[in-house]
Amino acid sequence: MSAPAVITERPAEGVGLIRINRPEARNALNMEVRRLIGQHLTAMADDDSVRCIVLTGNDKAFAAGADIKEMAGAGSIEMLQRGTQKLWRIIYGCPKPVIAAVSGFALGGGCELAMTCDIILAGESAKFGQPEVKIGIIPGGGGTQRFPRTVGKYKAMRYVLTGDIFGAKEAFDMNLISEIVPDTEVEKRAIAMAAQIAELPPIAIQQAKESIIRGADASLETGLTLETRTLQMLFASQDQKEGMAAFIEKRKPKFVGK
Ligand code: CO8
Repeated sequence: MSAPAVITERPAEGVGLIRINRPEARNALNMEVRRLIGQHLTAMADDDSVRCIVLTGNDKAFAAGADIKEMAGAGSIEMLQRGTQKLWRIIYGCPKPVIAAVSGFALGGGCELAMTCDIILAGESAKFGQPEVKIGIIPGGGGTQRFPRTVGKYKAMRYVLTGDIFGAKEAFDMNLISEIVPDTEVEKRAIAMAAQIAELPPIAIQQAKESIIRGADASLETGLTLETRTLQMLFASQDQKEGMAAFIEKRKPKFVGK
C-alpha cells in the first residue's frame, strides 16, 4: 500500500504537524491532498492536546501548486464544484496558529497555501512564485488578493504578471515571510516555534490570531474596537489571572486553557 498523500505527526508536546507527501509530483495539491489537509486541520482544531500546527512538505517542495495534470481537462463548472476555496477558509478560520515550514518550491497554490498560514518560515534556498499566467490562468487562492495586500501592488504585479520565481531573501525583504532559516533547520525551527506558542495561554493565542485576521479586513477604528473588546473579554479567563499572578509572584505560570 502506498503512503498517504498527507501525513500527520506529533513532534512535540502541544504541536501537530501536517506533512504533504507527494514527492513524485513536487507535492502538487491535488484534490486528495487538499481534502486531507482540511480533514487533519479540522481534527487538530478540535483536539485540545494540539495548540499549534506546523504545515510542511519535504526538502524539494512545500507544494508546487495545484495539480496541473488533474485540472488540465476540467471545465468551468467542474472547477466551481471542486470548491477550492474551502481549504483556505479552514486554515485561516483555524482557531490555532498554523506555521508554514517551507523548503524547496512554494509555487502557485503552494505559495498561496503558505500565505494562508499565520507564520511562514522558509529555508535559505526556498523558492516562491505565482507562475499561473505561464499556463494560461491566474492565481486562485489569494495570489491576486493576499499577495498584494502583503507586499504591495507593485511587487505583486511584478511577480504575478511575469510568473517569475523569487528566493527566500526577496520574499523576506518584501515581508512575505516571517523568518529565513538554514535549509537543514526549517522543520526543527518551525517545531520549536510551535512548541513555544503551545506553552502560551491558548485562548489568548486564539484571540490574538483572530484579532489580526479580522482586523486586516476592517477599518482601523473597527479593528481597534475589536481588539479592545477582545482584550476586555480575556479578563474573564483563568489564564489571565494565572499569568498576571505568576508574574507578580515571580514564578512560572501554569496555563489551563480556560
Ligand atoms: N502539478 C502536477 N504535477 C507537477 C506539478 C504540478 N503543479 N509540479 C511538478 N509536477 C510533477 C512534474 O510533472 C514531474 O512529474 P513527472 O516526473 O511525472 O514528469 C514531477 O512533478 C517533478 O517535476 P519536475 O521534473 O518538473 O521537477 P523540477 O525540480 O525540474 O521542477 C518545478 C520543479 C519548478 C516545481 C516544476 O515542476 C514546475 O514548474 N511545476 C509547476 C509549477 C506551477 O506552474 N505551479 C502553478 C500551478 S497552477 C496553480 O497552482 C493554480 C492555483 C489555483 C488555486 C489553488 C488550489 C489549491
